[in-house]
Amino acid sequence: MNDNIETKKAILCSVYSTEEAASAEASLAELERLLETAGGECVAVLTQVREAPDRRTVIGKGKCEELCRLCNDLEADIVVFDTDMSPSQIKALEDEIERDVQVIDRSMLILDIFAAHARSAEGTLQVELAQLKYTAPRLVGHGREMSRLGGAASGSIGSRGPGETKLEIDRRRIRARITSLEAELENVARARDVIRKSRERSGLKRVAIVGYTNAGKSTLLNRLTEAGILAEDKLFATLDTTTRKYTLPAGSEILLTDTVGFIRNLPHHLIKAFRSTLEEAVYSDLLLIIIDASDPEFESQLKVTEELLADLGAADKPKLYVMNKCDVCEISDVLREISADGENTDFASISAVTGEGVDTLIEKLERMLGQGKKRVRFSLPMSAGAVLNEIYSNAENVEVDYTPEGMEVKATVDEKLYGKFSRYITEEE
Ligand SMILES: Nc1nc2c(ncn2[C@@H]2O[C@H](COP(=O)(O)OP(=O)(O)OP(=O)(O)O)[C@@H](O)[C@H]2O)c(=O)[nH]1
Ligand SMILES: [Mg+2]
Repeated sequence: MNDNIETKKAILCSVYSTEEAASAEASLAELERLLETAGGECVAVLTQVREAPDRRTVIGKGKCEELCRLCNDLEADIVVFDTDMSPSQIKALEDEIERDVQVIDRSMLILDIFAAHARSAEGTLQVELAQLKYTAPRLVGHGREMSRLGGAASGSIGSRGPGETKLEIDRRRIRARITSLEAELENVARARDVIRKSRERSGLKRVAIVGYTNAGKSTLLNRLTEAGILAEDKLFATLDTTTRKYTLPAGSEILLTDTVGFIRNLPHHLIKAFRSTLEEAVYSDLLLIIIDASDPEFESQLKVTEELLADLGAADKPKLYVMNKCDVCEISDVLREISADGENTDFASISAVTGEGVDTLIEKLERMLGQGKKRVRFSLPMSAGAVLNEIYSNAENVEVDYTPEGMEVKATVDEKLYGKFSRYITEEE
């Protein structure tokens, strides 16, 4: 879907206060990755330290002139600001710059990527809704009309609009479309609810794979379940949730769900639009928090992840922190400290690509879900020879004592056997 995006030359702009300097730098580096993911090329970066962004043009007058010059000299097609902008700020800047460039903000760029990557009906509806609410007001009514809302397949950065909406769209139509999209999404949400309830009834434990974008969530689910999800070195490769059954070593089945990645400054309207998808984490019994240990920014990325989980109401779930990509980096001690924080947390380091550490991860997962093997004592009557036979063939380390009353059997059993003969269990370790 991304194939026919022409490469646009982009200038990235960031305005920040002195205190924000460190995080602004990381955010700007990420903006560049977002741009690449969207198919653009960064030809220059312009930064300005200001205590507050200029109300009219975000950057100050001098910087505006510099930007204008850069646009001309470098023949830029697009300017991307690393902050949210109002429609009038976008218009003012486009007016200031002589060259015919397009000015967009971080949210619009993210939405653009979402538009290119959305695949499911729900994802497409959610993106279209968010674009109509956010991008459209920033495009309409300032000369260029809605020609930029061109449909996902046809466009280049900033122009991929909701598919069915064409040139002639006006505000009234946008409002009507928003209303109908909201109704459609409600239906989809209801259908999702039905599926969720049926999953609940199945009694299977649910584990959500969550984390920062590009951490390796899909790669891990693919490794475990051959789910065949697209995993690539791009931000927001996954926009839809995928759930697969997985059988733990002790025999019990669980449901594993791959989710949309998180990112810093995830636009609020996007969180709202994607809430039902993001909420998958809320309905799980345990969170596998995947961290890209090879990324120098992993600590701040983890912070963003934890904050978003808290926003979604999933902060109190049991958490298993997974330091991924251990094939290409050293695992820092920072994570061990974090995971030592809570009662219901643990830590594993893996490589989703090579498979290193994955067995240990699964053992921990099994233990945290309380579905591991258990050492128990059965008190069996003499007549229960068939039960003893079954224990012999399915359990480990079986020890039998014959007593006048019957048989005392110690064995390490999986959940299935445990459930099947629980009426004979008199002791558990
Ligand atoms: N070296 C190395 N690369 C990995 C590992 N796990 C994932 N990757 C790479 O990291 C990139 C992102 O992986 P994905 O599985 O798409 O990440 P994700 O978390 O699903 O990302 P989004 O869906 O975009 O949020 C891909 O290029 C993977 O090949 C790993 O253990 N080691
Ligand atoms: Mg993914």
